[in-house]
This record gives sequence, C-alpha cells and structure tokens, in this order.
Amino acid sequence: MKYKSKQEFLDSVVNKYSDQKEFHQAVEEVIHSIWDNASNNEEYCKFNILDRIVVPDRTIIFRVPWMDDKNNVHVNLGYRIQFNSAIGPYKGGLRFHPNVNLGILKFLAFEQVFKNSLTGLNLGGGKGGSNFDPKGKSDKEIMSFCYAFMNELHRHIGRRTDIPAGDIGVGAKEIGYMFGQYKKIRNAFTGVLTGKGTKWGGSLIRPEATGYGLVYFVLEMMKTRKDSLKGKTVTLSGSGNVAQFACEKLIELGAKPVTLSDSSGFIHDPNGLTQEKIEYVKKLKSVRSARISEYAKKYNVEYYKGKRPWSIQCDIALPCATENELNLDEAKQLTDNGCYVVAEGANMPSTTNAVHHFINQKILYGPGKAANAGGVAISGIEMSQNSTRIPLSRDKVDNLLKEIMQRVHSTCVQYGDKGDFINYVDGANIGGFVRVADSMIDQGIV
Ligand code: NDP
Ligand code: 2IT
Repeated sequence: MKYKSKQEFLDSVVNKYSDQKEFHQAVEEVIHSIWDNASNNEEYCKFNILDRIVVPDRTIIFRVPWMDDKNNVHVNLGYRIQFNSAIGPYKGGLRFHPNVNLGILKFLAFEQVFKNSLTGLNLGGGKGGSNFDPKGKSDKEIMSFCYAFMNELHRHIGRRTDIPAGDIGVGAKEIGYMFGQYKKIRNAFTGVLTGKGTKWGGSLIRPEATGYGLVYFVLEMMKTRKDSLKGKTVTLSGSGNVAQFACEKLIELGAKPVTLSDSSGFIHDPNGLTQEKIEYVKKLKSVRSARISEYAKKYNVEYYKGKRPWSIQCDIALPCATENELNLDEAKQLTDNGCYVVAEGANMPSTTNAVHHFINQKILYGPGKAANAGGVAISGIEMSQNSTRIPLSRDKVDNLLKEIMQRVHSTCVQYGDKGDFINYVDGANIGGFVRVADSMIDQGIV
C-alpha cells in the first residue's frame, strides 16, 4: 500500500484540489467506509484503485454565451464531469444553479459513480451543469440558454457515451429544449437525454421516480425493524421534483408529511399535506421563482422565513433540497425530538458531523447515494426503452422501481450489517465501490 494511513491518502486529495470542499467531503465519506476493504486487498493495491477512483476520466468546462430578452449578451460556465465508465456509459444529471462550481459538480459526479453501481444497472457516473440561474428568466431566455449550452455539450455526449438528465433547476422543460437542439445539430433522434417528455421517448414514472423510490427505500429500512409508514409524521425539505413526489407516495402509504421548504424558508402544515395541496405545490413551483411562502397564505399555516424544517417534531425526516442543509445541531434536534428515520432525497444534504451523529445514535439513516437512486435507475430503464423502442406501462416501471430499491437496500444490508444495527453508509459505499473496482481491474490500466 502506497499510503501509510487513511489520513495520508485523504490529505493527498485535499492538497491536490484545495478549493473543492464538497468534493473532499464526499471522498472522505466514501474512503472512511472502504478503506479497510481497499487497503487490504492485494489486487486493489496492485492496480492502485484508490488513486484512480478519485480522479475523473475527464472534466469538460466551456463558455456558454446567450442573449436575454433585452438583447444583452451574457456568459456562463458550462461543465460536464465524466467521472467513471467502468460499468457503463457516463450517466447523471445537469444542474442549473448560481452556486454551481467545479467542486460541487465533482462531488455530485463522484457520488453518482457509487449510486449508479448500487442500482445494479450498467451505468457509469457523471454530472454537469452551469452557474446559470433560471430564477426570474423568461421561457425564451431559458430556451436560449439551453440551446447555447447544448451547442457545446453535444460533442461530448451520446447514447453510448454519456446520457445527461435533470437535477436542480433542470426539469422536463429544459430537457425538452436541450433535446431539440441536440437533434437539430446532430440530425439524430436518440435517447441521449433522460427525463424526456413521454410523447417523445420519456419513461412513465421517471418524474416520480426519485421521490417514490426514496419512500420505497424508507419502507425497506423500516421493515428491518418490523415497522411501517402508517400514521408516521414526516418532515421534508425542498418543494421541487423530489420533495413533491416523495410527499405524494407518503400520503398514499398512510404517512403524514407536514413540512416543505425552499431557499427562502419553510412551511409547517400540522394537519398534513394532501394530494390536492401537492397539486397546488406542483403548479406553484412550475415557475422557478415562486416561493413556498405562498402555500402558507393559501392554506393559512405557519411560514418560517429563512429557517429549515428540522426543528419540527417528526418520526421521519427526508431532506430533499440540496447539499449540507442539515447540520449537527439540527441532527441532534431531530433525534432529541424522537426522529428515528432519516433518508436523503437530496445528494449529501447532511454535513459530515450530522452523519456521524445519526450513525452513533444507531437510527435508520439512509444516505443519498442509496436512498435517492430511484431517479437514475428509472433513467436507466428509459434508456433501455429507447433502445428497444418498446415503451413500458406505468405499473411495469413502478414495479421495476420497487425491485431496484429493494436491491439497493439489500446491497446496503449485505455490506453494512453490524449485528446490532445496519450502517447504511458503509453498506452503500462498499457495495457501490466493489462492483466498480472489480470492473476497473477486469479492464486493465485505462
Ligand atoms: P428542483 O429544482 O426540482 O427543486 C429543488 C428544491 O430545493 C427547491 O425547493 C429549491 O428551492 C431547493 N433548493 C435548491 N437549492 C437550494 C439551496 N441552496 N438552499 C435551500 N434550498 C435549495 O430539484 P430536485 O428536486 O430535482 O433536486 C433536489 C435534490 O435532489 C438535489 O440535491 C438533487 O441533486 C437531488 N436529486 C435529484 C434527482 C432527480 O431525479 N431530480 C435524483 C437524485 C437526487 P428554491 O426554489 O428556492 O431554489
Ligand atoms: O442525482 C441524480 O441521481 C440525478 N439527478 C438523476 C440522474 C439521472 O441520470 O437520472
């Protein structure tokens, strides 16, 4: 082994990429879990898997010039991180948000490698996006930006190479514009993006998949304690794609979601959301600058400006907004108030200290790379429908989603069962890693 200790290895990563703090955080979490397994494995050491797995295959950064409605010309940065393709073509979302930078996209692409491996499908890991802010932009401006972004991205992606999808700030509308421009430039109608409209190659259940899959994963976790969702109070953050469909499935299964949030604050509805209220949120949030505070006015409930929902009593907490949105103090507040299940719809929403707290408390804690894998899994199913040109029914896709989330869960249990509790962080990291590492070895030094 080249490194004397785990810390020496982690220091080497930090020193190389000193300004990429979210990437360090994601690497540290994975390395903590896999260190013993990787550093004691002769083959992994011989092939220097650890040094190789933390470096992306390639990082593409490009200029995105576009014109607003007043004919002003703007320039944003576009990115695509193609991280690892040992088990399949690069796959992962595109994020449009003003705080996007290389460190954030590298953390997301790195997480995606292990997440995609856990699904059991043949999907490598990638992520991309731009520091473009969709809030307050007209439809025409969004379209102009998506076209400009695809003018460069198209040469780096392809249905057998790299298949982007949505993430924060990128939904069905943006995927439509980007697909249109790809088709125009390449004169090819292929499944190069997922999350497409269902009339032109999109899979049924893909919009719902991350949120539904999250709740299916929670059910699996609860089954290990012979527990169920019936009557449970649930706090959620976010009010976008993931949070909306997680709420929908929670209600269907008899739980009571009581909070939603956005970057301005959160609402607390003690009577619980209903399907009708969720339909209202879907419509409200289809305009990206709309605020969740409107919900409080409409339904006459409390709105907490500038706050996050983790002070509200609950059995289950589902962070579904963004990275590092739940810190140690909030983690303590949650468990002190009786919360015993935390599952992450967002990517890396809990800080490192918050994660340690959940593990020390031995609660049911499902990290994002396992709990939110349903979205990319159904993207994989969309790709297979595009290849065969045979669309699957809603029920069929939903059943596949359940099956895949059960598989992700059982891999976590296989690698994370500590006897008296299941460490889902170790389970997800080791389970995701082993498949990628073994595949890298099979393919030699590439
Ligand atoms: P959306 O753009 O649909 O919604 C994002 C939500 O999170 C909005 O409510 C938004 O509030 C809030 N949010 C975004 N950034 C921040 C921030 N910096 N601080 C506080 N709140 C914030 O995105 P998704 O629902 O698709 O994504 C949510 C999370 O789920 C992300 O972490 C994403 O990576 C992850 N994820 C998404 C998948 C998918 O299929 N879409 C799959 C797997 C994971 P506001 O309106 O104020 O910006
Ligand atoms: O973080 C994620 O897994 C996603 N944004 C979904 C990626 C995908 O390719 O569907």
